[in-house]
Amino acid sequence: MSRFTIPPIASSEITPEAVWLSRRKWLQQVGAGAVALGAGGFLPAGAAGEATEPLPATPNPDYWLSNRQTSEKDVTSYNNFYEFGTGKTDPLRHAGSMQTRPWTVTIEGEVVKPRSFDIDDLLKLASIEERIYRLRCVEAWSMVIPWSGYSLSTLLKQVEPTSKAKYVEFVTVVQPEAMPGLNDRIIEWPYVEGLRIDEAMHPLTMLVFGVYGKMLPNQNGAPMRVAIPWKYGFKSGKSIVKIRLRETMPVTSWVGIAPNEYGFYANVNPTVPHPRWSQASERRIGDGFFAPRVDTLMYNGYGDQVASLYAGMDLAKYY
Ligand SMILES: Nc1nc2c(c(=O)[nH]1)N[C@H]1C(S)=C(S)[C@@H](COP(=O)(O)O)O[C@H]1N2
Ligand SMILES: [Mo]
Repeated sequence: MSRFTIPPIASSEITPEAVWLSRRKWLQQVGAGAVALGAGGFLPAGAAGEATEPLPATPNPDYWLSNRQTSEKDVTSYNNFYEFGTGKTDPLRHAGSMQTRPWTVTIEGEVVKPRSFDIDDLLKLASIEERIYRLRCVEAWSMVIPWSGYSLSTLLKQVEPTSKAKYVEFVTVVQPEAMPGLNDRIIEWPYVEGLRIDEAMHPLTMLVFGVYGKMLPNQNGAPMRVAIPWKYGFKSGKSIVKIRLRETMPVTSWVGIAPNEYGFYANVNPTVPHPRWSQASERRIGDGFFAPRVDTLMYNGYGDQVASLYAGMDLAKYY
């Protein structure tokens, strides 16, 4: 059972992830969202949009998309990072005070060689490549983003998962001083996400350090996040501090809040609607609020690469 009461809101498509919010807060967010969409990147006064250092990356032609990229401004000013608040511009507004150095990533659990890595060593572990990935949020908006990093499998191979490592859990950072959103107690912090081991080892699953040829801005998950482009955006945890290999499936944050609405797999699937809204189409951020919606693709367009991972599974049951 969900720990949160879900209010009977009809036009939930605008802020579906905010169902548990009080009605007042919900209305505030709808207002803010509408402004952001209309203006194509509404920057609040005093927004901390500091430019980050360059991060040289070699384009990888295996992960190239011909789609028009979402503007850097939209990618860095319209997103979700609930630790900083539930509004789409809250991450940009508040994430500037998050401390990203020193930063240690600990890998533990079902591995032969558990250890901690300094973030600057992780940056040197493999050559940094640029990959253009689609992002499809469960809220039915989408972006096309050039991330910089390398496959997560490169890191996992270093610690040698044991035969009992069936799942990978990502634990993200908690910095009470810097994160006003923690007071909301929407989520039992830290934000936790997870993958099955074969999903985590898939070459598409990317460890990300940069975007648009620069180090990640805080609001996009500095200093290190993952990007899993065939799954809804919430699967891609930001600002990761711990990677735990496990024998059992972790209870991930959104599954813990509303398991009837958010599944562990969360593969992009236009044929399986969210209980309260359709997933059949999406709005491309930057196209303007009145632009025609585009059809959502099975596995967000990555079916050739990943469909075999789910052969024989009932995708309506394992959503
Ligand atoms: N730690 C943390 N990671 C998170 C979230 C969050 O609230 N906290 N939101 C998720 C959601 S819902 C989305 S759509 C993406 C959006 O961020 P991006 O545009 O930088 O990918 O981050 C995901 N990762
Ligand atoms: Mo999302």
